[in-house]
Amino acid sequence: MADGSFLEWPFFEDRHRALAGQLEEWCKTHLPVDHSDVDAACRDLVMALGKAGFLSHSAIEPDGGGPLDVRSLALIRETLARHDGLADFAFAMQGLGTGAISLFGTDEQRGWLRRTRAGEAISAFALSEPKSGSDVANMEMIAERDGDSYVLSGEKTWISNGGIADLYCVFARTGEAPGARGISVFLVAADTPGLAIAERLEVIAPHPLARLTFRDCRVPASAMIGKPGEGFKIAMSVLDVFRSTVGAAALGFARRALDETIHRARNRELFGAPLGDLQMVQGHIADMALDVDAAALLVYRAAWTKDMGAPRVTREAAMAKLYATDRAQQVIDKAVQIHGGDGVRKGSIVESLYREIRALRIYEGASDVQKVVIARQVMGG
Ligand code: COS
Repeated sequence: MADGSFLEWPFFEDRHRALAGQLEEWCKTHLPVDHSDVDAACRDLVMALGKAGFLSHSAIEPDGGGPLDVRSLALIRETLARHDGLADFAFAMQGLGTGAISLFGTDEQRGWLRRTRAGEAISAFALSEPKSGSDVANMEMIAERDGDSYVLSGEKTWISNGGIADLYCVFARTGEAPGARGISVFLVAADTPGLAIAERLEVIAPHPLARLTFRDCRVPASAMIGKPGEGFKIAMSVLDVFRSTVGAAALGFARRALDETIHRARNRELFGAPLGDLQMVQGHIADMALDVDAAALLVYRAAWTKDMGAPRVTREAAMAKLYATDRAQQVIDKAVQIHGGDGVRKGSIVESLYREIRALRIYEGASDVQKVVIARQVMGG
């Protein structure tokens, strides 16, 4: 990487710098992987990241121990994204899928974390539905109490790791109240009868993704994470932690685009001189570097604030995600432009970054939703 000076910022401790160094070395020998079979690639990546110990940062220690360290999560996502978007995806979804257990799980539920942290089980976060993506409180999926069980019926879609996950963290309406106050969350093992993969979904930067159906899917009452009716707040708390890490992944893509562009500007001759001698190109590179640093400041401000014990980082996380993903899109677009034909050639690094970045402005709360969240926080505060 051209510029690692951000690691000296006061947001970080020596353990973070050591982690970044170890992961960088690991990435050099393990990434990128072949993306032709994304299911197999993700399974292998989860296993490899677990074996190397990096997944131990994705969830809390099941037997007790500190809270999630958001700076570590962000540094890992940024570093993996710089080398391979699928590796970032594999790491990130282990954290998001088990986030509710890390934050609110019982001792028994935390047992799953031994396996997800070791890379022996894959997890997924099942929140979105065909009619409620941004409007979570409008979800239709139902979980009805029946004796010592809940029976889940409904549909979830755009579920990352859908099809390869071993456990799903599923949000459903339990009816304590209308809207946001009547939702609960359940841990559902993938082999639970009644849970089916209805459709696999293909996207421009392929990764395992599916629509799921639940028909009379019975889980024990002990599968509920947190209390009845707390599901919406649990989902928001999980997103408060993980949204800034989406910004971190975007930052990793943007840094890679900047590195590729600097290399191009130094080595490509145009009009008898290196491309980088053109002031127009220098202007683009300056804009890209500024966007990268500003995004990094917002991402690590959010992560640091959470790690320092702030009960809520809703505003900081939303700002980090919104800014870092939107600016990374611009940085990568400039990289494509400066690479000319090579920028759109299938299989080139900047072409893959161009596809990888787009979904980050949509998932875990679209840019427009982040603006709503920021405005409410600023006005309400
Ligand atoms: N942490 C804890 N509690 C939160 C919270 C947070 N970050 N955000 C909201 N809440 C609480 C509110 O305080 C409110 O509590 P009370 O009922 O006690 O007053 C409750 O949750 C409802 O909040 P709100 O009224 O803001 O809910 P809305 O239905 O207006 O939803 C948005 C707000 C749009 C922000 C929310 O639905 C959202 O984040 N949508 C995007 C979802 C998303 O990221 N989807 C992607 C899925 S994962 S790939």
